[in-house]
Amino acid sequence: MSAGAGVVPLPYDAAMAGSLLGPEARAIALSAYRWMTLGRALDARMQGLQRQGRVGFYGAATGHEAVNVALGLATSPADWIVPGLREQLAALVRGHPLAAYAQHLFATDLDPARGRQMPCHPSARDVHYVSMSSVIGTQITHAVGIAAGLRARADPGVALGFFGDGATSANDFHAGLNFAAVYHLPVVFGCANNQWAISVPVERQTRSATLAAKGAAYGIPGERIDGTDFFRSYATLRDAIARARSGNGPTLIEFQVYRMTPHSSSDDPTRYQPRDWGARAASHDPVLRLEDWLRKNGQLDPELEGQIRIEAERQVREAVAEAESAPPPRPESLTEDVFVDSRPFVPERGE
Ligand SMILES: Cc1ncc(C[n+]2csc(CCOP(=O)(O)OP(=O)(O)O)c2C)c(N)n1
Ligand SMILES: [Mg+2]
Repeated sequence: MSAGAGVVPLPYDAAMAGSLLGPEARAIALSAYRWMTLGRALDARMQGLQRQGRVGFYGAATGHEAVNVALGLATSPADWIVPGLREQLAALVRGHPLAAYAQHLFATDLDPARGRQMPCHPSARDVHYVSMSSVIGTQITHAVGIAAGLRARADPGVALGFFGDGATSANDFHAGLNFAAVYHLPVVFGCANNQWAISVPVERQTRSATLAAKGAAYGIPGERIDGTDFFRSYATLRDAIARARSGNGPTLIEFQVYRMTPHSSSDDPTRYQPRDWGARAASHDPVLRLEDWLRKNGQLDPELEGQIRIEAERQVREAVAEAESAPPPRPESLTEDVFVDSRPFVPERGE
């Protein structure tokens, strides 16, 4: 990638970054950069393949990488993620194999969901990443329900419900936040405000000054932060998760990000976004902002940066090649994992 020219620099010196990230700051920052580079490479490749008709659908998270990697790195294995539309990278950071995600994108027999979901809607039970629902707002009430279950079982996990700015207009937002506050549940609400709900700008979702301010109505602390700043995203999530885990109730975090791609492969934003949107978004590119910071702080040189990018592209290429050569789901898999005991159904259908 280019050397970060034109991006808004991250506002930290090394000591401040260290105080935000803790003693492992250097390792966390470099690891985050590797994951963010992988996410960027995956988005670029999959959007190209969708255009070639090789995958049916894709929704990129370009511009959301700092939040997603922070979510993956700040959570513990016991925690549960109930994603909105764009948190898939967090599942990979938590250990879901890229190969399995690619099988899902191509809806093969090795897809953990056996091709039953739209591409880009993974579920990753192995890492507590709940199947993505593109029904806007459901993530909020589902996360609250999971948090209530965790509490009832005295499980140390925290539920993290993620959603977009558009979801703050959905009924589930109000019901979910209220219930979570009243029952003081171990849940963190993450609103990835990318300033658009398809073609509707965030100014038309609300008259509130910020989306985070809405937490006050339910008695939940709300904070708006720069979600293109990995350091701030990580530290804010880590602290909110710790608060929930120690019994101090829910938090609402609004991550301000820029949607750097169309809403999905079915969208044409030139019909509704202002002409300067792309340039404004590019100046807040989270990958380039972290890259710029790592270079200035002596953690990245062009050689290492090139190695990281080539490695990310190689991983994506290999996962895609494997998935493209895998067979489609077997017809008999249709009733597998659906009924506790599918035997009585299968022979009847086959007759
Ligand atoms: C309940 C419901 N209403 C409408 C839709 C159609 N829809 C799909 S995505 C979307 C906008 C979502 O915007 P936002 O919550 O900001 O998330 P983003 O796509 O920006 O990440 C809408 C309205 C839906 N999926 N579910
Ligand atoms: Mg949005």
